Amino acid sequence: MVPVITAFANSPDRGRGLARDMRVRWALEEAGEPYEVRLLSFAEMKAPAHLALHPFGQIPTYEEGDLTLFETGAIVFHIAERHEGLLPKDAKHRARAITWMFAAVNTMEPVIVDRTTAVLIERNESWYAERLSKVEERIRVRLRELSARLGRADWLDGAFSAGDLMMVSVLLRLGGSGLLEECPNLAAYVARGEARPAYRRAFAAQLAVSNAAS
Ligand code: GTB
Repeated sequence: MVPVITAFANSPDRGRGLARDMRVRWALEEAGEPYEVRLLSFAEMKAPAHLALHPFGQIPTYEEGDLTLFETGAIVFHIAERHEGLLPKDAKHRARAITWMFAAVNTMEPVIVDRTTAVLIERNESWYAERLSKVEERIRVRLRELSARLGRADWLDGAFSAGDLMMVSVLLRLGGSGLLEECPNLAAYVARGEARPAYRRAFAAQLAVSNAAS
């Protein structure tokens, strides 16, 4: 059964691969699974048909027969469960890969999204510069900690896993901020993720949507 995911018909990032369908596409490409994409306008995302799939009216969703999922962590986990290249068979190694998935969405992503919120929504506030500086300091703390753990390794725990897929996806949102470059091993880590053929295929697919829309 070919799964169907949802994505922006007109992504605000104009194909830079920052919307969260990108990590699901990447996981499907790593797994070598074909998939279909249903593109949604903002109005369609908030309409009852989509709200029945996603209670918060967001993208992406994942439909496979009578199974519907939302939340990219859960979707990528579901895909990864069937693909040893994303979640190792060895129970302890697998548990650690899952831990990194949670670390990406639960520890790294909130502070990084906080910065996006400041930049996009709070830019004209009188307290913007002070807030941005505080948010960026919190990001720096997390990046230094992650950098120390990664050290000279290519991936967070041995071979590439869904933990790396989620972590790289989250860190990519720092592009253009200069923050990632303060930790050269993390910048190289993200570049390694982007260089993976599966990432390139997923990126090209979402870019094609933006190019067709413009
Ligand atoms: N926790 C959920 C998950 O991981 O699946 C979060 C899903 C989510 O935030 N989806 C966003 C959405 O649907 C799109 S990805 N937003 C519409 C809404 O909430 O009404 C977030 C996103 C959007 C745009 C950019 N960009 O332009 O750079 C980057 C990321």
